[in-house]
Amino acid sequence: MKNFRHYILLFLILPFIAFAEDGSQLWLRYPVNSKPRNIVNSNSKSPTLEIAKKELNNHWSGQPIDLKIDKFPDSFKDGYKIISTPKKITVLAKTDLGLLYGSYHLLNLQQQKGSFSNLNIEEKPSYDIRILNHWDNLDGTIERGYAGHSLWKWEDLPNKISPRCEEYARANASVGINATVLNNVNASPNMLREDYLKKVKVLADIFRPYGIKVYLAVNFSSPKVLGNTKDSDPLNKDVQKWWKDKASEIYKLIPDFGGFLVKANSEGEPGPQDYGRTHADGANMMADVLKPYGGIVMWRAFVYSPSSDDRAKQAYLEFMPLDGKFRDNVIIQIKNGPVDFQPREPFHPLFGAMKKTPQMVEFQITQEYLGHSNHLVYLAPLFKENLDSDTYSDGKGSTIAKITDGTLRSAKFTAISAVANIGEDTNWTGHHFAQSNWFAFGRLAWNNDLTSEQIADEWIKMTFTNDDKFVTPVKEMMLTSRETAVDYMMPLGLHHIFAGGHHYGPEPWGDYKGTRADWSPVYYHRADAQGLGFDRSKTGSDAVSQYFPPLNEIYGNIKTTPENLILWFHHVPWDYRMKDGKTMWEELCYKYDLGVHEVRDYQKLWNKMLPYIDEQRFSEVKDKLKIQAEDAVWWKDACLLYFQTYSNRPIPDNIEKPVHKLEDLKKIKLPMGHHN
Ligand code: GCV
Repeated sequence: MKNFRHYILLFLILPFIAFAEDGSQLWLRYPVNSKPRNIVNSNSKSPTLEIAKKELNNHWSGQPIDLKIDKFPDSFKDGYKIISTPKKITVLAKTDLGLLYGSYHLLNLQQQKGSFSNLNIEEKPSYDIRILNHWDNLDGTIERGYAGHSLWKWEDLPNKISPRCEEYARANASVGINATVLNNVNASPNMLREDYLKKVKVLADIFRPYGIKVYLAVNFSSPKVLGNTKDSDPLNKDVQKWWKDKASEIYKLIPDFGGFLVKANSEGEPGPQDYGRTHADGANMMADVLKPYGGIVMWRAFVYSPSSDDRAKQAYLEFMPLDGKFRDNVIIQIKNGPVDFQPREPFHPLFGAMKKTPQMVEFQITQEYLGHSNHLVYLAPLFKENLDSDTYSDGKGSTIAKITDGTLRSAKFTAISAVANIGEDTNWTGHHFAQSNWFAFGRLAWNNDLTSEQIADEWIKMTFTNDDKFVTPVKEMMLTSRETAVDYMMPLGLHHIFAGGHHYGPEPWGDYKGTRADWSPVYYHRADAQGLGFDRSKTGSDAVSQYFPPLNEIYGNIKTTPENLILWFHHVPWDYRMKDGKTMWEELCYKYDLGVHEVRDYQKLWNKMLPYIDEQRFSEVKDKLKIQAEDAVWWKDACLLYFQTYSNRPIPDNIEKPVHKLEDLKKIKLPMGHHN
């Protein structure tokens, strides 16, 4: 009878074992020891260390491990050393968090089938603050989120806690992410209400042992809305007092609270300019109330104005005059490019230009402009392209990486951020491959010297398999996927020709008269009978002059502008000769066509991968690739047929002919709403 019951039980749980590869484990598919071991020794004790011990005892199959706190200089931060002999491994660090990071390093190596007998590793983070920005609203929706609702169930908190909150913290710690902004930068004032702060405290308590600090996005009008002050003028004493009291209330609940992220005077959000004050006045007022507790302000530079002749210039114009005017616990958070997370942008000209003000990059992991959670686009190459860009601000070699990580200019603290793609979906990110972008951001925030290839290699091995027959082709697919998306969406420096609102498909004909011109695709591509592209040279908006020499000259001259940005900086004649001898029009046709073919190649490649991985993830990725291939054709047809109405030139014969009709494509209205 007893045996019979066992069989029944086995029968019941078998399907779950067979289908366990649903992506919920992310890259943390560590083997589970049949019995937890007792192989860890340590000279330290804390909740963080308990996690390290638990992870190793449960998942480590190799030699015993010593987790040892040792003396290191302050600059070592949460770094670690790993030294091993065939008999023993020693992890050394300055902090318990360093020991936890070292433990994850070992587990990650085990997952990649590394050898452990002769390790001599030293790691320390490139940035102090490695932070995710969640654009999660209090009602559970996520702005630009494509993986379901928010993980934070505000209505359940503080009493009921989803187990995924801890899993989230663990996943982040495993790649070195140590901070999170819980809520949308389009922030509700309610976030700072007492009842919500108590909920935030619960999350902060769960995250703390994993080394993750909580930050909040705040609404500049909070004092007026919540505190009934006359206004929210940063120079109003009542307003200052309100923030001071609020800071004290927050730190009583969360003693290690990180600070505020602020979107002010941008896209209709309130800010200091409402009262004739500057960004510096606003940021400093908040910085002053956080200072006694060690908190910081991340003040966003994402501003643009409907009256500007070129949206790409606005942030520079508003922020440069304020250089040196910010408190030392303020950092300016700048999107990688001057417009808005486009498939390709040049780097933002503010990087390096504000010489007396700390700066941090904001990347976007969620694929607002890259096919949401339908398209396979590995973003490490985009992140790296930005970090490796030479701004020439302090002479040759002034890369964004070096400016922001403190190498070039000494900094009190350094930071890097990215908008998260995480939601309630079983696989966290909607697309299985979108997990790699969360992973890649964490790895680059930890070590901005890593290559896209190294990161992809690690991620594939941990997430899928070590089999070379899978790793090599899939890595190649990932590494080319961002350029492929550029090819079928916006090659040659085209940008923001998305359908308004949801930003999913193409709408190059979009001319939203009556709303803001700078939300219309036609504003960005400027197609006419002569040519295509936004003239930002001296004869146009002169945005090029915001770059340091020699870049202002290079970008200012159509002959020297890199061709992958040529339509960003110039209005290029249709018959302009490109470097390969094609005309610009032909090149455009060729690029769109190439993008379509590249996605089809990914489909063929993926079709051969079933022998190496589980059925569920195989078929889910396959289905998404099908959507991506169809979307690529949609993009190609929409853009080529529409631009052809200006170029009046034939689509070259060796390029696949459009399968759609322009008038049909113009009718497509996807039921996904959003303001811009
Ligand atoms: C959070 C873009 C997005 C908005 C986003 C904004 C920002 O405009 O479309 O959804 O708002 O950037 O980064 O503040």
